[in-house]
Amino acid sequence: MTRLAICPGSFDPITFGHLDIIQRGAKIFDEVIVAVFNNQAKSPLFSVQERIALIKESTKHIPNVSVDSNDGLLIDYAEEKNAQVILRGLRAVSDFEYEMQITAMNRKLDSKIETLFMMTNNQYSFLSSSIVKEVAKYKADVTDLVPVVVAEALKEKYQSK
Ligand code: COD
Repeated sequence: MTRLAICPGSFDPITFGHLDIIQRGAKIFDEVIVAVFNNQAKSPLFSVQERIALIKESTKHIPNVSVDSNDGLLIDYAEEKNAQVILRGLRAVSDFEYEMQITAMNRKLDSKIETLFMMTNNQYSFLSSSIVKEVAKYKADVTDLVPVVVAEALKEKYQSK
């Protein structure tokens, strides 16, 4: 049986924190699908197509990782793909409550799929897409926070704004 994990998120845009979870997940699972979903609570800077392109470019060196998007329920998508696991990252206690809520709701909707959490790498524990966008907006250097292709895309976005 192929062990398949879905790594869902907004990825607006992908950071080294996300990439670290994806890379570590790819060592454990046969296949990892990075799936871009819309989070109702966030208004994205990048379109879904832009986010997909940035993730593809940033993960092209990992052979068992593919990238997709979906605008339905995560749990329906995971079932459709026959995934056994939803893989999420955890940074701080502040993530915990939110992740608990999502996991509990997903379990209520479908009890077969497990959610697994990976602790962030210490190096990236402070890192989020929001904080990257905040500093990039003021033209700060973000090349040690995100892949080069993302740093360039951020530069372009904020130049055109
Ligand atoms: N280190 C480690 N992990 C990190 C880091 C970091 N520095 N930064 C982010 N992460 C992890 C996050 O904890 C998360 O696990 C993942 O990376 C993605 O993060 P985000 O912020 O891009 O994604 P979210 O939290 O906005 O994703 C939420 C979903 C889009 C998955 C959620 O809204 C969803 O499932 N939407 C689909 C509709 C649905 O099914 N809703 C019902 C859920 S109750």
